[in-house]
Amino acid sequence: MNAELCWLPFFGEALPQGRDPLAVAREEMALGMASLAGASCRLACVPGGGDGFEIIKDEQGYLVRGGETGVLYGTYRLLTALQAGECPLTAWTDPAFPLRMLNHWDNMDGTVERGYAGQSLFYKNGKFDYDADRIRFYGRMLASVGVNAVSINNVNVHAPADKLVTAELLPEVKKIADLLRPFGVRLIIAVDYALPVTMGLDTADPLDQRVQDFWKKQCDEVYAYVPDLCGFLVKADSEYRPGPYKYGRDHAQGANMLARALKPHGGMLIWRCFVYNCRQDWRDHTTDRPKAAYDNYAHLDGQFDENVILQIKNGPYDFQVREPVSPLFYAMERTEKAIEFQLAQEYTGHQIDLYYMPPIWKDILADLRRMPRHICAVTNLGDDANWTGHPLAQANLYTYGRMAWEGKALDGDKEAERWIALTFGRDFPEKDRLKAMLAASQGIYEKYTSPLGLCWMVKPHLHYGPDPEGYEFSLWGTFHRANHQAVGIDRTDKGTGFADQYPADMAAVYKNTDTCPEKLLLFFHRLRYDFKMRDGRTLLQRIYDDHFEGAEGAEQLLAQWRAMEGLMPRDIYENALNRFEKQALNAREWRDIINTYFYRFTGIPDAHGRKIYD
Ligand code: GCV
Repeated sequence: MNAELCWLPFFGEALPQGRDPLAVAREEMALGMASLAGASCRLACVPGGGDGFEIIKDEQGYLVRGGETGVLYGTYRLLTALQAGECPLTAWTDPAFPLRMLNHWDNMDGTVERGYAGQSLFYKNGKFDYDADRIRFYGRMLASVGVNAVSINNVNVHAPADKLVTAELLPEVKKIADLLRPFGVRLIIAVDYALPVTMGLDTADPLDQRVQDFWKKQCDEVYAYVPDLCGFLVKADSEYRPGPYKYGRDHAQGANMLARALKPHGGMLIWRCFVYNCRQDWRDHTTDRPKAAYDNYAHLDGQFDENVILQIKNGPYDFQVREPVSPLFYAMERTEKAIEFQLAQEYTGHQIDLYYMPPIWKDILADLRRMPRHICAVTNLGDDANWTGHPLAQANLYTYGRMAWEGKALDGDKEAERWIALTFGRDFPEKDRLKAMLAASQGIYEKYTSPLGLCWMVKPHLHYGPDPEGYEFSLWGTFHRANHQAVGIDRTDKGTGFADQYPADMAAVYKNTDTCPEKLLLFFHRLRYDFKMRDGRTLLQRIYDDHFEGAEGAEQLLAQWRAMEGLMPRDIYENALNRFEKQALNAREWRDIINTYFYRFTGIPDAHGRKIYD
């Protein structure tokens, strides 16, 4: 059911074998140009030009001038633009972010945490086990959109992956680094903060000299194998992972210790801020999980070494369908930050339901005001032949790379158009229909699952399908507190005070129900079901309407997809068809369970007489 698919079909079967980006660029140019009869092109490497490039045209044809990696990015830009029927010429362009990262949550047993596209690309049965050509192809895909750093193991570091930074596994890590280096992609390794203990010390205290020496020695070893390793990624003191808190140290002390071990090698220390109390009591109304990242980090601004990057999830909770931007982004002016997105559709439909992300990224980036200096996303990839399970989920990887290059929200329609042209052909007869499906998908999903910033009504642990009270009495700090009168959490200064973590002008907007964006109303406010929305509907009716409309939207996506029959390889069509059918069922389930949930509390029927089960 999983045919191969990607946005670079024009290269055919051949893969570049070059050892550096310039060599790969030459090969790719020859391969790509072969499918563009009549076009001719030259490459010129501009030493010191880094990732930047320009594409000009003279009497001899196109000329790509670029830095050491820029020449490769320029080559892909030229080829994809010509394939998509666009003008490829561009003045010198540099990427907005120096680090354009992807994080794999791959375990060495071959599973992928929150992976919905098969097994790991890198590992099986506790060992490295992969198809080198597929890794090369992956490098090509990444370089074609400018992604330049990839962490290759889960941030929840499970043995034996904790040994990736030791001589036991470094020879294998080196092989992956060698495969991806020619594509300008550097590796990141997620490390286990407790490794010193696993390796025989009695502590992992960052202020203990023996621990510092341990990591220095470990870094020397790592860089002997992989001299251009981008750095380490750490999830510490989060969801039972070890960290410096155990030793009474704060996260600046914890991060700086590792950063200093990496520093002589030019390595970065990427430290995740996903730190919160995961053993909360639902009876406690004062602890509010979205406040956690700010509370743990904001006061440490200015204390991190210059090679530390704080990696902050886009929202303060956990990749929910709709969250405000994490307030931590506005708080740490003197700290290097990366924004973390999740391409893996953990809460957004498991790559069964269609969910094209650029519209939500646009909202997030608009609220962010100023971009951090780095960007990251959890991948949606696995060893499925089509890479992403749902064939259309590949559009998220593609547009993420494009956004990471440009450093701003992109026009989702325009990107979808290019991705469709590259993937299904410039003359794909239903390109407008497909583009419209992608464009509508995020809104449809939000409506049938969790409109108005209502979070955590999803099935616990699985995170697919509805379970309105599944997380309500658990330890994770994931409550909406619906009762017979009202739903939502008051996060104003009269409630948990979360809104005051924002700059004053934003806080004022969020705290007032008249100005708070409706999409976030139930994130910031606890409202009665008879609360009047801006269009005059009651909150309850709006919840009903959204669920009816969302489920209807999912039915329409299915019907629209059926119009694609015969326009692409049969197995790709059927793979997606099967997913659209499941999505329609999922949407119906959400509609009926959530509507019934609120109907049972209120006894108020739908104003339009539609069926709500009792
Ligand atoms: C990698 C959520 C997910 C976990 C994930 C965690 C994280 O809690 O459900 O699977 O763990 O986020 O981002 O660290």
